[in-house]
Formats: sequence, C-alpha cells, structure tokens
Amino acid sequence: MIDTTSSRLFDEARTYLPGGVNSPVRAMRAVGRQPLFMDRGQGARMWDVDGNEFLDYVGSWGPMILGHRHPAVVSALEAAFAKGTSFGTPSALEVEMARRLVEAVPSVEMVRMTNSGTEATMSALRVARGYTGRDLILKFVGCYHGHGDSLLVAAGSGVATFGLPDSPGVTKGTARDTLTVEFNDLTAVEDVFSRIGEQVAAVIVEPVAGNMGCVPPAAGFLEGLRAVTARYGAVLIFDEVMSGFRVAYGGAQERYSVTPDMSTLGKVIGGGLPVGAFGGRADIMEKVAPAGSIYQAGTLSGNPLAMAAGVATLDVLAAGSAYETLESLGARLEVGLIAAAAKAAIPARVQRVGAMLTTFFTAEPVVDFPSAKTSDTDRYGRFFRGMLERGVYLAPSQFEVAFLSTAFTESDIDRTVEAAAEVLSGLE
Ligand code: KE4
Repeated sequence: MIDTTSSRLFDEARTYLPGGVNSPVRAMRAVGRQPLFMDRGQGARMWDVDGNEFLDYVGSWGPMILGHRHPAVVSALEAAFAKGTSFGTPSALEVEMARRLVEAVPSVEMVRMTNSGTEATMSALRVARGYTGRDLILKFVGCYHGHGDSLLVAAGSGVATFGLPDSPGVTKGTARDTLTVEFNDLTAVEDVFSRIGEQVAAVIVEPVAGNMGCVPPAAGFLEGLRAVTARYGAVLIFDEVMSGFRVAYGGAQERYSVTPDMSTLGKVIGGGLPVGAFGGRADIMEKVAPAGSIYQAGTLSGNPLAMAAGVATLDVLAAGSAYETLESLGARLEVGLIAAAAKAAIPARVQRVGAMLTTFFTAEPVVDFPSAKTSDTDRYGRFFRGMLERGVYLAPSQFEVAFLSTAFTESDIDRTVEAAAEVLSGLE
C-alpha cells in the first residue's frame, strides 16, 4: 500500500501537533504503524490522501452511522450553511434537536447541548454533585467518559478504593473523589454503597462498554445499579455517547429497559459535526443555569450546523429500518469472523451489541477490563495491519470497537470476512 503522502503529512504534522494528531488513538501507535490521512468519504468507504480505498469500520468513532455524506445529511447541512454558521443565539434547530432527544431517550425529560462527549460527561457530573450536594463519584475500570479530570482516574490500590490520577495534571484531590470498581461487578458496587453510599453523588457507566472493546452488561448488572443508586439517593448516569442511537434508537437504556436519572450523548446526534448533550429528570436539569444555579455554558453549544446534521441523522434513523439493517449486518459479520478465526485455529472472541463489535484475541469471555487485557494486542496489531492492506479500516486498537453503518452492504461484509480469513490464516 502506497502511503507516501500520508507519511509526508505526518512528518509535517508532528512539527505542529503533539504526536502529529489531534486525538491520541488516531496515531495508530497501538497497532504499530504510522497513521493514514483521510481525504474523503462516501457511504461505507473512505479514501486516503494516496488514493487508497477502505471499508470504514471506524466511522469517525461512531458518528457516521448512516455512512459518509448521506444525502439527507448533506442537504440539511447545505440548507443550514446557506443561512450562516453560528449566531450565539437560540435557534429553532436547537428546539428540534431537544424535542427529538426528549422523545427518544427514556431518561431525558430535559437536555442541554454541548460540543463534545467530554463536555457532556463533565457537565453531568457537576450537575449530579450540585443536585445531591455530595462529592464522590463511582466509575468502572476500562470505561472511558472523555478526558475530564474527574474521569481520568485509575483504580486505586485494590479496586473499590479512592482513585489515583490516571494522567499527569490530574490532582490527587480530584482523583480522591472518584472511586473505581470493575465493570459488571455489582457486588463491589453494593459494597461501596453499604460503606459510604450517602457520600456518593453519582455512578457513571457505559451501559454497553465500548472503550475496552465491546463488553455487554452482565445480566442484572444495569438493573442492580439502578436499584442501589435509587436506594442511596445517588444519581445514575448512563454515558451513551457511544451507545446512544446506536444500539437502539433510545440507546442502551431502551435496549435493556433500565432508565437512569441522567444520560450523556454525542457522536451520532451530531451526524459527524462536533456535538454532545447531557439530560435527565426535569427536577435535576432544572438546577442548570440559568434556570438554576449550577453553571454550564458553551459558545457553540447547539450550533446550527451540528443541529442540522444531527436532526437529519436522527430522522433517517427513526423513519426506516436502520436498526434491523444494522442488526442483520452486525450478525453477518460476527458469524463470519467467528468462523474465520475457528478455521485458522486462532483463539478469538467476537463480542457484539447491535452495530458495535470487537474481535478480542483471547480465548476467554471478556466481561471486564482485566479479562479484556488477556487479549494478545500484538496479534491484534498484525490483524489490523493485514486488514488495512486489504482495504479494511478497523479500529487501530484492541480496546476499541468496530462500528457498522447502514451504508454497508452484505457484499461489503462478505468481503470483510474473506479478508479476515486470509489474514487470520497467515497469523502466527
Ligand atoms: P468526545 O469528547 O471524544 O466527543 O467524547 C468522549 C467520550 C465519552 N464517552 C464515551 C462512552 C466515549 O466513547 C467517548 C469518546 N470515544 C472515543 C473512542 N473510544 C473517541 C475517539 C477519540 O478519543 O479520538
């Protein structure tokens, strides 16, 4: 594969941008190669600056659920753009978006737009702390909720203890207010609450984990979180930035019939433009300025272009058979990958929820971050590079997911499976 233009651009980019990228995972360090610079996308495909064509299973990390340049999104953006880009005033499109989120997402009675998932989760935590008057939050090892300080916290020595900074720059004081336990470990959560439940402002969880690879909630896990947080008056936050409008139109909370107190959203709801949102029970959201005293703001929050692309995306998802298509394509890919790994006698686990899927290079079920880490990441890197050479762009990390879009066809999936069979058969 020729990547001379990408390579030249990367050399120049590293002069101006830390690591040559604007977000670390794009640098492809986890899969042992330099990044490719994309030039354009159409449907399920994208082309890099050297003209290489790829089936795109990253989809901008989730937003492109309809594929690139869906006609409805393009025309909505053109119409909005013809009238200007941003006014810093209320606009009708913000009301259109808010109404759809309230109608679609069971926990959302009121909502506030932001410009990223990070802003959404940061804001949701502040609101939960302001609403409860409590300081502590509980998160799960391996779940990622953006780069807000309170959430860049590693498990303390032995889980279910106070957190430790997971990045330089996060203060010990901040980390101390974040507890971490293993994903799917309801007993550990109940143990924390039995000891200090009255101090916990919120539990934040990816209801379907996607940032350690795809890890579904264990039976009863989400229901258990709902019960214990209700019992102690803590706010249950579902971080649906990735799962929202992906695993169902109403997100994981609709798919698993568990309604949190607050939810955070992003990615899909912006149709590829910068976006985030946090929402929840009206009695909580009414505390947010200027209705209430909990401050939160944003110059470009609810900007017309992102609202136009997002509303158009949600309307396409709501109108047709998108989720049946995504489920059927996802199942076809899952079955094909399992068969290809078995034929090659490569230990692998394919885990999927709807249109998000991960091939873990481990023999054991992946139920939390420790089990995800039994995966052979070096083997994943070789798998990734082999697939890239065959025109299939997967997530450049074992601990991410492949995202399907409605733009894929069955023959795209079959081609992906054929490529996987070739790569896996040659993978020592
Ligand atoms: P952003 O700030 O990147 O818009 O959203 C943060 C975020 C919050 N919550 C969940 C569940 C998320 O998955 C994310 C961001 N996801 C990563 C992909 N694993 C974005 C890719 C990147 O960091 O470049």
